[in-house]
Amino acid sequence: MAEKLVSRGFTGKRRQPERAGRVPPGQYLVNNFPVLSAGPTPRIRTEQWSFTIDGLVRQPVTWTWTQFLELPSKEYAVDISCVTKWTQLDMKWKAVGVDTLLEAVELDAKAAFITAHSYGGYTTNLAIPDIVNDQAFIAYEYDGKPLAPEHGGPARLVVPHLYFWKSAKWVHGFRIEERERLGFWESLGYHRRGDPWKEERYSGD
Ligand SMILES: Nc1nc2c(c(=O)[nH]1)N[C@H]1C(S)=C(S)[C@@H](COP(=O)(O)O)O[C@H]1N2
Ligand SMILES: [Mo]
Repeated sequence: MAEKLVSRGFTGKRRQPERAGRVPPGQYLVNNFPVLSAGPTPRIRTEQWSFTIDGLVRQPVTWTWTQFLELPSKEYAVDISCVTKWTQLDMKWKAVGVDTLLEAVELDAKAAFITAHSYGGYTTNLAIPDIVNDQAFIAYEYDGKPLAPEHGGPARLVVPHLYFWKSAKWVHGFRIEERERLGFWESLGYHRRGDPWKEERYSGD
């Protein structure tokens, strides 16, 4: 009995540091994966899927699904925060790093922002420094299974250090730009950058 109490105490204490410092202000932890979409779920067959980087590049590049799967991939375990206030820790993805994709194009010296655009018309803006150095990836598996259509399958962008609206589902390409052009939620009043640690929820925060 005494032993049990001791070990229970230990487990309780061990759990705290694991979570400490991982839940941004104003967020609560969840263990499920909610679905949040602004419109209907586009159903993209992988034979029809493609991903293109164009805009301020020397030469636009397009990958078919088969070509995309041939790119080097990585497993990521990341904490995700949605502006609707849920945070989930250690979400596991298999993905191609955005760095790998950008290596295939030659960026113009003026390149500073991207618009990530999706099948279905969703867009979101990101500054290039926020998507390089292994901070962003295009995921096609979640938790060991192909990414479900409602979560953005066949493939979605994931930018774990920013609120989850930046993680464009059904991503179809990046347009490289000189100036920031606000995306779907950003032009409706959400923050242009969306850092959960700074609670950048709405423009003006
Ligand atoms: N294409 C597209 N991507 C999107 C959205 C969307 O409506 N369409 N919603 C965003 C928002 S607001 C959130 S919180 C997450 C939700 O992803 P989930 O449905 O997999 O939880 O996707 C983001 N990416
Ligand atoms: Mo969201």
